[in-house]
Amino acid sequence: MSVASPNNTAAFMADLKAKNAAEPEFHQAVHEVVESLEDFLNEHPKYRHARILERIVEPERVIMFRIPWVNDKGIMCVNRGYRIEMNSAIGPYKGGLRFHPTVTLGVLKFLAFEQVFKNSLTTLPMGGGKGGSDFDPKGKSDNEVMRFCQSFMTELYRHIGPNTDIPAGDIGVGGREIGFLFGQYKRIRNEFTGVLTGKGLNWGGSLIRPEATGYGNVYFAREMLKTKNEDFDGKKILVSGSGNVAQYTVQKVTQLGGKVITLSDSSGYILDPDGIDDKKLEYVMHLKNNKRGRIEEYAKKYGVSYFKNKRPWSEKGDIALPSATQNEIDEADALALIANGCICVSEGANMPSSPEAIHVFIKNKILFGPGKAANAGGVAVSGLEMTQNSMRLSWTREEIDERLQAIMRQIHSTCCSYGKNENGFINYINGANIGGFVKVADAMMAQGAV
Ligand code: NDP
Ligand code: 2IT
Repeated sequence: MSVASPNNTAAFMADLKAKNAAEPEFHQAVHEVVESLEDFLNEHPKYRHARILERIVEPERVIMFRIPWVNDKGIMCVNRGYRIEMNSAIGPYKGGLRFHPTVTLGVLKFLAFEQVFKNSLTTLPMGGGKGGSDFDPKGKSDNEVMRFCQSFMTELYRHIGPNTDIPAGDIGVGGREIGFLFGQYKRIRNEFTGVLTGKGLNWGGSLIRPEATGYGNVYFAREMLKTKNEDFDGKKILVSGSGNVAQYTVQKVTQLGGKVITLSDSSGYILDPDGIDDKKLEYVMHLKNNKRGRIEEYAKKYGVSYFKNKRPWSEKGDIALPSATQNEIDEADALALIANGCICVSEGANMPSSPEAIHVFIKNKILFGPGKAANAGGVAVSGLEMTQNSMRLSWTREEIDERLQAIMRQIHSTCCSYGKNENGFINYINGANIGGFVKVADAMMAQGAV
């Protein structure tokens, strides 16, 4: 038999690693899910009999393509593009595009795999996908980014569509890139449809989509804190990253009375003990979204400390909201957070905590919200953007924010119902993995050999 014995996690993982060599992030993401599901699948053998695990780790389709483009000096450049269409059991493939030099097939497969569970948790009818390129937007002119995006879409357009596969943003893909991608799709197909989310407000975008991931993570953390009769008021918060997710995390935390004291980028972090207030956040947004500068400039402007090539996790904070990238919290970072009295870690980024770090959090029984639950607000509002596009109308800010809050409360309660241990401790990882799995697995069973 080519597949491992279905009720043995070690054998299953050995088989997966052999079949998907050199994809460590994908192995990591699958291992976490398989571990969470072990007891649940033993209690519900129908999923093992139907070989749902073996099927769910296999993408329905992987598209890999060449992206030729010409830079401002007239030199021909070439990058690699991908779209992983992971699972369409409960809706069309849905998930972001990442443009970053660290993008590989394995990174995108981990992201697509997590997206399947995340999208299921949102309560909306969306399957899972992810895509992107090893293109590095840093230091490129607007024209170079535009030519790259046009070339990327010139291949991708044939694989996507508003009822098939709906990409959005992720690292390195924001409003500017979605604009260029949408423009090219519209030219080639000669149709104006909701084929991408994260669009501009006056051409089919949704209010609150830029804010949704950061706000959603703070709403999710607020639900976790409530279970301990805690809230954000007066708390010190450590945030990493300084892009889309980090920026709106800062905004919402501040509105709820918390004080964010750190931000970072891939070069280092800043520590502002007085807190990053609305005025300073406005500066960060201009610095990152328009000037496309480095966070070090914040330290110079406000006379605060900057730590080159370091991450913020050794600072003293009550709550940590990692919002940069995968595996940015290792075991030593997790131990430092615990030693400094951190009571809650909620993941704005995808898989920012290493397995060893997660072990430390669970062992110390702090509130730990895994990305596929905590950062689902972004794709949830993407789902609401799709709904508005289909109805050809737009909802108000208040209406969307209300729906976002309701979805994050629902995800929290799904995690509690599937993740509560006998001693009352809520293991949000198990809750998110099992809660996300059931809906997709049941749909796959109903649809036969898919
Ligand atoms: P942005 O591109 O807007 O910002 C990314 C931030 O993370 C930047 O500050 C960047 O620094 C930093 N960063 C990126 N790569 C690394 C790295 N290898 N090491 C250290 N820092 C790094 O992306 P987003 O804010 O959209 O995404 C942040 C995280 O949130 C990602 O994990 C993404 O998958 C996740 N996410 C995003 C959603 C969305 O809707 N945008 C939804 C759900 C999750 P630098 O400028 O130096 O590169
Ligand atoms: O990781 C994610 O959930 C995203 N980057 C957002 C995906 C989306 O389709 O809005």
